[in-house]
Amino acid sequence: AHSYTKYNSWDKIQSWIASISSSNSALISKQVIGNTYEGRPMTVLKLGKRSSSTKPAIFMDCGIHAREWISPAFCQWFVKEALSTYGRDSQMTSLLNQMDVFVLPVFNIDGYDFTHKSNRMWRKTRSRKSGSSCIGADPNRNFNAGWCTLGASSNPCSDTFCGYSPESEIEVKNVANFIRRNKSIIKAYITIHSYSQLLLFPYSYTYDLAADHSELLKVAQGASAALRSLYGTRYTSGPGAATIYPAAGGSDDWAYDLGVKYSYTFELRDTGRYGFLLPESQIKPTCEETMLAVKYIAAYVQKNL
Ligand code: 0X9
Ligand code: ZN
Ligand code: ZN
Repeated sequence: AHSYTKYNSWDKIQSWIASISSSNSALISKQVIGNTYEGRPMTVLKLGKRSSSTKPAIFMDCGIHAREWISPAFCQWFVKEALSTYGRDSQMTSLLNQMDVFVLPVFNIDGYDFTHKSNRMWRKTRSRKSGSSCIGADPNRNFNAGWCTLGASSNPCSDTFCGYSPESEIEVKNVANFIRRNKSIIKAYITIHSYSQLLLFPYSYTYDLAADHSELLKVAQGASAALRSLYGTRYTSGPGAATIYPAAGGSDDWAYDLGVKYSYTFELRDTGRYGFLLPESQIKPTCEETMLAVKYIAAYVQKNL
């Protein structure tokens, strides 16, 4: 059965998506934004109180990288918490009254399924192209932001292969199309990865500082402090290039350059003891503390609409 404190398989997440959206129709709806390379439906959940006027929104995705299992676990947790705290928690109530939150629970579904069935450490998509026996591209090197200029590989066998062209990966194209289509309402982009306990913002494709650098840093530091207040978990915040490493083609830089000012990449627990193999006993504390950071960012965005 599906459990919020376990790493659920794609099949379980898929039935969870169907049941949670049908049992809470006042606050949640779903839309398929396209299929993955292997034909699985990519479903975006929209959380928010129904409104007659169009609401500003936040877009959040999990599971860009297949092996980072805590990430899809967080998106599931977020949806559960949003539904169960609406009407009880004043901040969540106000957020969902005024804004919509789009949640893509698993971005790289084919890769995620492959990590459950064949290779736990798989990172990339599962696309094939004639002429190479190597499979997949790194979805976080495949966005059209300084594409393949830095910290990415043009070798299809590399774990950081940038793909054959920007948005060559259908999953990336589907998400980019959705964000472009909703560009006028999307005020923040949040993408969840692991691990390293970092809160990153643009840029990663250059060492140049973003035009909004000081505001992005201030919000990241506030969010990190909120996260730390629960269990003392320490996060470092800063621009990607200087804080983790320079790497082009990422979703955060792409969203920012499209005009989504509040663009953040989380690298969740831990700092390397377990790495991608974070024990299930840490799902709950990791998700609870991360909720505080995401809610901090959301509240800031809401206040500054
Ligand atoms: O390298 C990445 O894609 C991310 N780290 S991970 O260990 N989860 O693979 C960091 C992404 C930071 N942002 C960009 N490089 N644009
Ligand atoms: Zn990642
Ligand atoms: Zn909770």
